[in-house]
Amino acid sequence: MDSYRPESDRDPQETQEWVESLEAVVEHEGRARAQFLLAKVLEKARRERAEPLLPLTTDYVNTIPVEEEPAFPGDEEIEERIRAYIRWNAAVMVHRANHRSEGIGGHISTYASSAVLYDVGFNHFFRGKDAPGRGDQIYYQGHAVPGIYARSFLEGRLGKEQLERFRSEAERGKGLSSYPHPRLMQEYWEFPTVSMGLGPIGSIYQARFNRYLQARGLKDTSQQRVYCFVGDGESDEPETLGALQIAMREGLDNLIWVVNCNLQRLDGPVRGNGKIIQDLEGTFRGAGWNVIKVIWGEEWDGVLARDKHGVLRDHLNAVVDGQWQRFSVASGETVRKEFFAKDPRMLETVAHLSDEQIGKLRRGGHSQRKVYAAFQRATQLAGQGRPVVILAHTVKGWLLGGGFEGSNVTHSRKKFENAELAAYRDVLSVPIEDKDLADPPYYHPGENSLEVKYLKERRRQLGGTLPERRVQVDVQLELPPAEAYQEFYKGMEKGEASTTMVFGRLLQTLIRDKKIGKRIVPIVPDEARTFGMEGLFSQVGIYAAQGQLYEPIDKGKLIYYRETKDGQVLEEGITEAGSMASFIAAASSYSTHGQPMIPFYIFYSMFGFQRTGDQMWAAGDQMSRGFILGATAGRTTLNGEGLQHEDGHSLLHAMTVPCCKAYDISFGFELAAIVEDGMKRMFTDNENIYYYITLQNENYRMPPMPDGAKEGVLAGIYRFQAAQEKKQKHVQLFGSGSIMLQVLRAQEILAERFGVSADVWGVTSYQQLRADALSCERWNRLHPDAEAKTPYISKVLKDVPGPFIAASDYMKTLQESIARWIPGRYVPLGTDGFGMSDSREALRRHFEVDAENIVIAALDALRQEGKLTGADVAKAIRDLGVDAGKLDPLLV
Ligand SMILES: Cc1ncc(C[n+]2csc(CCOP(=O)(O)OP(=O)(O)O)c2C)c(N)n1
Ligand SMILES: [Mg+2]
Repeated sequence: MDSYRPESDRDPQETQEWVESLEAVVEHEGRARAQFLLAKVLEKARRERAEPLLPLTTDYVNTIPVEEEPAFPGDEEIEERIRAYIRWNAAVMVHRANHRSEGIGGHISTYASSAVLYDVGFNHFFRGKDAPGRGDQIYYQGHAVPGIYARSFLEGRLGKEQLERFRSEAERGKGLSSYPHPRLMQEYWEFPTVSMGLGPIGSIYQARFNRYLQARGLKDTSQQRVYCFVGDGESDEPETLGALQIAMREGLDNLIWVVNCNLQRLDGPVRGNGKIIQDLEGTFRGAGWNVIKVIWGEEWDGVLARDKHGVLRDHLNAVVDGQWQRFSVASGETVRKEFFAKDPRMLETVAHLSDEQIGKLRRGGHSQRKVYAAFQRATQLAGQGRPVVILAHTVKGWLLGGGFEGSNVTHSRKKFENAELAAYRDVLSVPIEDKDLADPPYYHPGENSLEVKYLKERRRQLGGTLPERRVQVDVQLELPPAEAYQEFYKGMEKGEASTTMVFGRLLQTLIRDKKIGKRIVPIVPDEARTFGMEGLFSQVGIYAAQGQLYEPIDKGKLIYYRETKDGQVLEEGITEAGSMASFIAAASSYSTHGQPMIPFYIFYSMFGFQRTGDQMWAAGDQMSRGFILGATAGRTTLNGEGLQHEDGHSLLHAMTVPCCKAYDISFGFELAAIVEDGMKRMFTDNENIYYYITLQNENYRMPPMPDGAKEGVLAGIYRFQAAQEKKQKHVQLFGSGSIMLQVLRAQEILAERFGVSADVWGVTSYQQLRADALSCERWNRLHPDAEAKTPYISKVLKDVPGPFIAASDYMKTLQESIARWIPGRYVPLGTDGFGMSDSREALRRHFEVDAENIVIAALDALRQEGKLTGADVAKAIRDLGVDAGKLDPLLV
């Protein structure tokens, strides 16, 4: 801000008068009055177009002035001893694991920097699951978990045997997971956080979902807070900061973030040439958050009090993080010489301190008093309509000694040298003898020690021990009766519909259900109209924390944009990452709140797995239950939108998530069968699975379900339509999605023009068929002396003669995934290659998945079986009008 430099002051005396009047107000009437006056002056300045271009940042000092700090309510000494034991056990756990198993990994320095942040939270703020509403929801920084396990060890929740099984999980249920993974420790971790950025965005939408449950009268969440611990390096992930404004817009004063600003990430400083805390302060304040900076420990109080001219503050503001990192481990003498001596007035501020004392000027994040003050202020701000962030200045590897502390390699250090361990033991005063250090033991002060009693008493008063994931569901759902789905099983007598339209109808049916209707959570990122679902807006309303503060332009029409405080639809706007975070919050509500909710998240299929695949993976970890629907799916079915929109591969992505059941449906009855069964599996049988179903937008008549087809629809394959009469030349055709229509036309062409009969099979899920076959194969391998199990696909195709032609709007790899279990010649047809814009006919011809190409594939397969000649097929190609010299879609 050049114009604010001292040298551009034209009238220093006038300036001084203004400054002095402000000082006088602060002194005589207090800060609040000064803030009020300044706000008024600024308001006027805005009118006069004279507003200053001031930065959004404050000085590089604590936000809470010393006089406003509360007294620390705990027993400082006991808490420090508890922390020393936790620190020791956390570090020793990682060290021992790496001795046992070289390269197993783990992190020592992250928790070392954030121990106070967690301890103050655990001892004074975080409410356990017995607190009202099931207490607080806490997202722990993934790499800090050794400290969390070490706390549970002191509490007696985890034994030595378990600490010894850190990162040793193959024996299921006995080990401790590397990071917070609910799926691997189902009664312990609630939220997976280690993929940087996903915890932070998840916490925002979790806090919002809590409000949604409240507003809709489903649960009282008013006492609950969401805490999220974030790394400063992690803040560079777009997901971390990308949704801050949502927290402000929704008034999430139930949300508190704690950013552990140790100024380092894995390779080096987060902002060597800048100041991450100031960067974050500006960003959060700009987004409307309350920012509480905890920069300096109480040793600095006296120093800052002596900074009469603000010179020290100016210098604190100016020093960049790379330099702070160096100062964090430099001797007091060096800091005096290289920092304080820059200005004699600054030197004055530490004149009363010895070099040793200067060396012990701590960062604020290591002071339990300062951190307590920050948490207390943060929780007091609840009810004021804004989320809060605590930016805590810390040192990475704090107290771990020279090899770790502040060092650029600290993140990757997994073991101690013996001398380092001895020094650490001394710093922490843990009673361990020298002779034991070669194989360093854990330390537990005993069940009856003051420390353990204190620790447990704190947790008892705060509503129970944490972390905890409660698996107990408070409400058992009564799912809709079979009749609810009848119209879909019956099919349509006239007219046409797409699977997307059928879905819209099915969703309506479910929402109208008396029992579970209110538990349906439709989630959509600004595409409801694309999917024909805008009727929901007026029917059940769009959730809006503030209600509707305007008269919608379409009011009075049958369907209008109705926002309301108890709206049911989560209309997220254009954020697939936000929508996915909402999905996870709703889909895990059965455990996080004991309230099962049934989310249906519908999106443009190209922008699902491909764009937010890591969240889909995290959804699996968090044991989400719900339905995700990839609409406008199919590389050639969504035809006009071109290369970036046309999805021919999301089903392959879906295959990579072990708990995801992926289906590619052609007909309404398939959708109904899958949703009906899925609801039962997830909400009655409590299976930890979720569904991915592709929906397409091509209209055609929805047929009735063939008798007995339901089992096959769910398992992945069923015979949809047998040949009218079986000829000597016979083939099997598989169809999925709307390519099924091409398959049915191919069946006709083959019969009418080439004398070839064909059975048509609906393949709803290659993924399910493959998973089942793999599982049978594995069982048979390990039980060679028992009666072999037969995969579903083999049972269904037993005695079915080939050849088999399998066509879909997806890459051929999908069909190929079951090739080993097909009892005959097998030809996959699919849409490998980049999409483009054209008519469906042209695209299907291009990708060779139209009826004509399916016919050609069938005839060619018969040629290979010796039933036709090359000349026969070549003639057919010409007769069908297919250009044999056309481009190879894979190569363009
Ligand atoms: C998406 C993602 N990318 C990379 C990593 C690997 N990784 C783990 S920790 C880490 C550095 C973390 O730095 P910071 O967030 O500052 O945490 P600190 O340990 O300093 O508290 C990295 C890059 C990851 N876990 N997730
Ligand atoms: Mg960091």
